[in-house]
Amino acid sequence: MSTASNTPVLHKCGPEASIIAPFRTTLLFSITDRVGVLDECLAAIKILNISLKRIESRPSKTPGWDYDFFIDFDAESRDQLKNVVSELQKVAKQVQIVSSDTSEAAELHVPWFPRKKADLDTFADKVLEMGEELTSDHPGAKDTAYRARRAEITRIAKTHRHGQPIPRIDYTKEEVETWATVFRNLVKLFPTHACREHQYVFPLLVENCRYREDNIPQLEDISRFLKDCTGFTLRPVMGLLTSRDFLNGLAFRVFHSTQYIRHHSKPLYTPEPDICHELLGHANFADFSQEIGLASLGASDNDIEKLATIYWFTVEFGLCRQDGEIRAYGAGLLSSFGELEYALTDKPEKKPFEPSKTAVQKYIVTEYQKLYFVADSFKDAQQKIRDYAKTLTRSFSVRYNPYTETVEVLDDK
Ligand code: HBI
Ligand code: NLE
Ligand code: FE
Repeated sequence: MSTASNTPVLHKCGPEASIIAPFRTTLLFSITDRVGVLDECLAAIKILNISLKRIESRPSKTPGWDYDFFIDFDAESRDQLKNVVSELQKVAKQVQIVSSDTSEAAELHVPWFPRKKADLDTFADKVLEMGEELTSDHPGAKDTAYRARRAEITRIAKTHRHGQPIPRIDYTKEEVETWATVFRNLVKLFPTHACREHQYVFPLLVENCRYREDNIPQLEDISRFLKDCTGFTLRPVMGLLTSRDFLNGLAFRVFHSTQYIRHHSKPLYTPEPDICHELLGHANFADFSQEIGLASLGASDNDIEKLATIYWFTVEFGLCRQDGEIRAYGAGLLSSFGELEYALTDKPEKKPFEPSKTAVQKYIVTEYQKLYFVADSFKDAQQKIRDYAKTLTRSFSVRYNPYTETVEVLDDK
């Protein structure tokens, strides 16, 4: 299996998409206090040649001098995970897999999820493989110069760590020309096609983040600006993340953003996210994207797929009513001057937005959508998504602490 480090990737998500091992795992083990017992537990792990990513302790809820330890590590295989559990069982009182993203463990346990912003660093080079469809019709696939340039830009994302400034890119003349074509055509359409909320935010970005036809704005500038007004930050990413990782990022108000630009031969539409899509489409960051994110933490594969589908038909391709007209609020529309124009004609089918129905709708990712969901208003879509997220149940609940930028997990059992 290869990572999509220097090749275009298809905007394809969900459990069918393959991801790269290892399996991040959190184990809980309890011990009764006596000299050297923790040493024995750690020795059991060391024998298996495993390096721990985190260890935390807390007094057990049981009476007496018991302690619980939480450890995080990357398991190379299911067998290795089983070995760790059985080795620990020899010394510890109780061993439990809290979460692991092996498919087997996922059925029995909560999948691994990030607890703090820095945990998102593990997503950096974990991108989906290039999709089959893209090889034949993606204009960039056969252009070696384009691919080399993308590899150069995605290296930034690979090495980026939480807290560092995002390196600036000196875009080439050709890249700026592609941006200019997209920018110019979209700005013409926004007054008649974009929703009110997008029209409100866009001038602010022009003013504060150097959005101009002849300048591709820098992720670092936008990230700082967003942090001040919405608490969101951007984080460079090599390509398409799994739905789970992408949505998990939103829980921390982190928006993963590509930094490369689409191929110059097709400015009208590209199936995958690029800098035009991230900056021109995803300008209106709503609180509800964090709520979708929080709902995605530790969610089952099934629920992740539903949340991703809702995200797709709202944040990416949503339409809403406004003053008796239909307008676009989805980023995938607001960044494609081809599809933006098409979506508001009567060619595609339109249905009212209803989360429980929308969540199970199939869709294609490589061409204009055949069906859009229309919300009564942007606000109405927000409220419906909130209510829907509450219907997904987990054995625990989560709360985001904005001061420490961590997620607190509350056991409901
Ligand atoms: N990954 N980098 C990146 N950018 C996205 O916009 C994105 C993603 N992965 C999944 C995704 N979007 C969504 O369409 C849903 O699957 C969540
Ligand atoms: N089709 C969009 C565009 O051309 O800007 C990108 C969509 C990414 C989901
Ligand atoms: Fe997007």
